[in-house]
Amino acid sequence: MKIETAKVIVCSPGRNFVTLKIHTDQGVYGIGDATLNGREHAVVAYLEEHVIPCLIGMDPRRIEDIWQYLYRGAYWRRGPVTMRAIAAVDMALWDIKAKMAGMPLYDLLGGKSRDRVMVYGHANGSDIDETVEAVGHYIDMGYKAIRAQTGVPGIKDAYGVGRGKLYYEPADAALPSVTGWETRKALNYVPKMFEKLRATYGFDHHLLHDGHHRYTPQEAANLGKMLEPYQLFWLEDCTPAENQEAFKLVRQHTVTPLAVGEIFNTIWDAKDLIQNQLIDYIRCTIVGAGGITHMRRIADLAALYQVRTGSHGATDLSPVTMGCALHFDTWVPNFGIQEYMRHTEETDAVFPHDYRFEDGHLICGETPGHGVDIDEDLAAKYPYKPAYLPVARLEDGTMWNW
Ligand code: KDG
Ligand code: MG
Repeated sequence: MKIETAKVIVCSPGRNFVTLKIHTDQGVYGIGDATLNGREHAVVAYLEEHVIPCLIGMDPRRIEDIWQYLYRGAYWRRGPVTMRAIAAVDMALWDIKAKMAGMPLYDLLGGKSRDRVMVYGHANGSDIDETVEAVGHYIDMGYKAIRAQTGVPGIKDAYGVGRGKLYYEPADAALPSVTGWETRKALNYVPKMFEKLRATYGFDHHLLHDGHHRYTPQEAANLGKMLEPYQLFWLEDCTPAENQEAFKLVRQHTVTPLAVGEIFNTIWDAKDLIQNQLIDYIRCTIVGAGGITHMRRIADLAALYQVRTGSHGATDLSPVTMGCALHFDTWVPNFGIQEYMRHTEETDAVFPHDYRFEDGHLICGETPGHGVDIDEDLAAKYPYKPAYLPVARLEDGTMWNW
């Protein structure tokens, strides 16, 4: 069996997506996601110029060997561009293998560990009252777990506050828009939101919060401590994690569960955090961390230390990643939760899929493969539109982490 052709499809049905389609000489094809928000064409070039020429003629059944070829064989390892390209190939090859086996992907991975996958949605508002109302809508829709973000008085466009309600997409301008940040103001405001949320809705639902890399370790420890009475499911990306040791200080001072990993690319980014039990949830996902083959290694390492998965699932990960993630979540023994930011109707139409939302959970389908396809004719009607994520500056103009 041979890989005959492979092509990259770029489309923008509401937002930009990069998709890889691999055809075999046996008529079976597979689909992979290679979307890197705001840097899409870097991955397109990497795939078209440096990966696809090597793939032609290879045996698509040798998923592990092809992964090692693309990772070790490049000599230059890791990084968001390389690992997304590898992830796209890996997803497409698992799709092909599962289709050939006539099995839904979760079966090929080892079978179901659960019937459905708990997801969390994003509730947000321009102030506490609006966010409290938005959380109520999510509860009404059946969600068991809800991430709550609020605008903060005096901060221009605080992270996580969308314009639309269900379809929040932060990459919104042809050049990066400039947003603001002031930690003091956020530290004064965010705990009050959780106080009101618990006073309004009680403690039956899981509540989550994303610090989006804004706090220093000391500030993050302070926030985690202030949030303890509200029993969060997790506090995410409370401080940048390039220095994995930074989490020691946070961990020493708070029992609020910690989650990190959406910008990690490999097991090496997470190794010390996991082995030192500095986090509770590892949030890498299939497209960001080298595909199913590598995510399996991360999850297995995490399982040794009672760290559970919490796969990133923002709108910039296409339905192809969501499909793969849901099969992975259905199999992985140490599953925690799955993020679910809904795609637009246009996106869902371009990527027909068989997963569905029910009672606060996503359920993956039974179609052989990962269950997500691409309608190429429809995709062609949505050409690429440059869109960057915003940047953030402090009040005095200092560049900060968005
Ligand atoms: O493209 C950036 C988004 O994926 C990110 O801002 C979303 O932090 C995020 C989350 O937790 O979904
Ligand atoms: Mg996040």
